[in-house]
Amino acid sequence: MAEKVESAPMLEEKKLKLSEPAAQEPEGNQAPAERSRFNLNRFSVKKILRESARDKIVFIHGKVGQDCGEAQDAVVILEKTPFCEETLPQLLNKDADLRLQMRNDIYSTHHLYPLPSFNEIKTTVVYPATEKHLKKYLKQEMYLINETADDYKTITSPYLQSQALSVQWVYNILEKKAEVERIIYENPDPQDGFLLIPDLKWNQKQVDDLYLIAICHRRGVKSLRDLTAEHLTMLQNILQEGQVAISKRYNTPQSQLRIYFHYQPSYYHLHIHFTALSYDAPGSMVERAHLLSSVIENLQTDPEYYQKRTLTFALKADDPLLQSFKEAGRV
Ligand code: GTA
Repeated sequence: MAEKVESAPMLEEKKLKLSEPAAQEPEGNQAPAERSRFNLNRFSVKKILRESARDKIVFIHGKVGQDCGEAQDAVVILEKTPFCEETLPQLLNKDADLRLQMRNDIYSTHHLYPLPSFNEIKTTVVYPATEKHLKKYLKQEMYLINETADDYKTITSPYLQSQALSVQWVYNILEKKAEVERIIYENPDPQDGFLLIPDLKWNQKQVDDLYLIAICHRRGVKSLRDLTAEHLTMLQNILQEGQVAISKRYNTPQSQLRIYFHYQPSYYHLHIHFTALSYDAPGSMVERAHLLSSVIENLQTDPEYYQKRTLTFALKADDPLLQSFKEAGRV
């Protein structure tokens, strides 16, 4: 039986952490704010790749000037963060800078200028960004693919071997070279163990948009397609131990969690998404998300379920994998 390491502090302590403003604790963890090494002085906006007024998010392609040599590409993602119940009294206190915009009868609109610490813009930087990253974030028309088992062998698998995004960031986490202090839970068994960590997309300030990922220790399992009954123990560990760890740490019960794979994922080292059920997470739509509980049941029914089934997913217009499907006459 594997030794289980749990690095989560007590829930009450974590509740406090979740309520603290950004300036004091940018990572929702113990470390003091580290100044960014990404130099905005050298950054210039080149193009808006995608934006959403509803989600209050913008994906920007920029160039970063170099002392010598050509400027390098970067992607900067700016996202307004959800409100946090605990900090609302500080936003709406008597000293708040509230300015009238218009008034009509009992209706009025205002501009509220909060302190910078309550006005965080979550900023994600991919630098240097590759052409693949620029394409990943660019808004494009989508095409639905029905990938048969044979398509996977003859089209998708050869494409992945040559084109997939680097998973170096995953190995850094597994080898404790990055994000070590963010680990929520670990089952260190090399075959059936995994590591649970907050997703890049979550600032850990509020549980409304809770987002963690479980990354399996075992190497060489690329995606849902590779799963067989041989992986059932690992998947059950991830489901059960992941739920318990999240419940202890964030007080979020299993009935409030959406636990799923992406197919296709962007990164081909097996990982599972844990998001708050109330959060409309990117990638949780039916043509991409596969519930872990259903995957376990499918594998119990048929150990080779995912080697046989047709799997449906959407690809962007300029995705080279779509091109491969077109060349094979499958779209
Ligand atoms: N902890 O270094 C990392 C890291 N990286 C590089 C990726 N992830 C990381 N987590 C940690 N540290 O949920 C996370 C990603 C993602 C998961 C990989 O690993 O945030 P996937 O292989 O299925 O890939 O999952 P996926 O879902 O396509 O990737 P991603 O990046 O989430 O993109 C999907 C869509 O989400 C995008 O098209 C975009 O609409 C949206 N999105 C992407 N990034 C952000 C962001 N920073 N903020 C808000 N929305 C975003």
